[in-house]
Amino acid sequence: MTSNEQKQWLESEAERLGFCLCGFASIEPFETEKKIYLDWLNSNAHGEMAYLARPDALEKRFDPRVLFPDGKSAIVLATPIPSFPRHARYVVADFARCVDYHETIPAAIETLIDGFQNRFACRVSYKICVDAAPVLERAFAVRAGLGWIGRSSMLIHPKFGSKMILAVVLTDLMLAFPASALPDRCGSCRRCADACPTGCIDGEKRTIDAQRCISYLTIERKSELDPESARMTGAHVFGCDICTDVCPWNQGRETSRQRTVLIGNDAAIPDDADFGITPAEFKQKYASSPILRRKLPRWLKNLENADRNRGKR
Ligand code: B12
Ligand code: SF4
Ligand code: SF4
Repeated sequence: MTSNEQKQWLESEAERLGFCLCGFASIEPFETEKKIYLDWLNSNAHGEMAYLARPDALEKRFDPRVLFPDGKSAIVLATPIPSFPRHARYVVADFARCVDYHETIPAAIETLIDGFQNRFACRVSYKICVDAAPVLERAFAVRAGLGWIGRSSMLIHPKFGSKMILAVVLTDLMLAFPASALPDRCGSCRRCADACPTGCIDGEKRTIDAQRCISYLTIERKSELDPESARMTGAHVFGCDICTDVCPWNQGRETSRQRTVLIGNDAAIPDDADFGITPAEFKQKYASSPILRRKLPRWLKNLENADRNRGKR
């Protein structure tokens, strides 16, 4: 058994399960990325997302071996986010119109690892990281050769664009690397920075001021919105796909026919009925949706704000 055989098996099985990309990366410390990240934190771009600045988590983020001492290499995966027709009244980002990917993606990865253990008659020690762990997922994806960091700060692949969810699996497997980094193909394009309603994209540094990003304002921010931020969110009530939608690398993708791990969730559509909903009914309606994390009082504020921006309140 060679690591090449193992890699090929993982690539084809990952594709079968709905991952469009599968690559492999070393888990050496991230030195250049550490500097970018610390500059970003020092400018307070993370706002109220205090978990991104926790000192113990920072050490793990920059050196994955601290997070997972058994680790020898990482499997880096990406799965497409389907596109949906826009709702008339409230805009919900497409990832949130699916069953919460924190449920579906780890389940698919468990299937991948189980299959691997059976196929190669071995035990794998591993840690699945999808958002929640202190891991630089985009930096891992660059290292695995899955794309480049666009001006929007999104990881972009020339064939699959940026409309994807990433996942990193730290493992004790010795998988061959390094992969060669993909070249930057943003060129002279600035569509994302021009289209962003809040002007929060720093196209030079390739980071964003999260405090002003609509995704942060509608999902992460806990405190009351100031009038300017409230106005900037427009009709958005959960997340924002604008910089994704305008990117030329996302055009012409037939996302409805693309295989994906994500599952559309038709039940979680915001409407007037939400205003009379009890906490128990809210839990039921948004049971497997990421919207549930917003909690009912803040969710209603998001809806009220969107109505106000339409001149309906
Ligand atoms: C916090 C967070 C947010 C914050 C801040 C986003 C941001 N851009 O920093 C908010 C709430 C605003 C947000 C919004 C969104 N998010 Co978010 N978010 C995260 C999270 C949890 C951490 C990101 C982070 O550390 N930011 C700090 C900055 C400094 O780090 P970074 O963006 O990773 O940048 C690094 C790389 O650019 C790297 N780098 C590596 N190589 C190179 C090379 C060069 C030349 C350069 C310049 C940099 C570079 O250096 C940087 C520092 O390490 C990640 C999951 C994770 N654990 O990584 C998801 C993640 C980045 N989010 C994701 C998504 C899908 C979104 C949204 C599209 C959701 C939506 N529809 O509303 C928006 C997009 C907004 C945007 N333009 O980025 C995906 C991105 C997938 C992709 N293709 O890139 C991730 C990876 C989640 C996932 N599991 O897939 N998010
Ligand atoms: S998600 Fe929306 S608000 Fe955030 S950077 Fe992209 S376009 Fe701007
Ligand atoms: S819209 Fe243009 S500048 Fe922005 S990430 Fe896409 S290619 Fe790069």
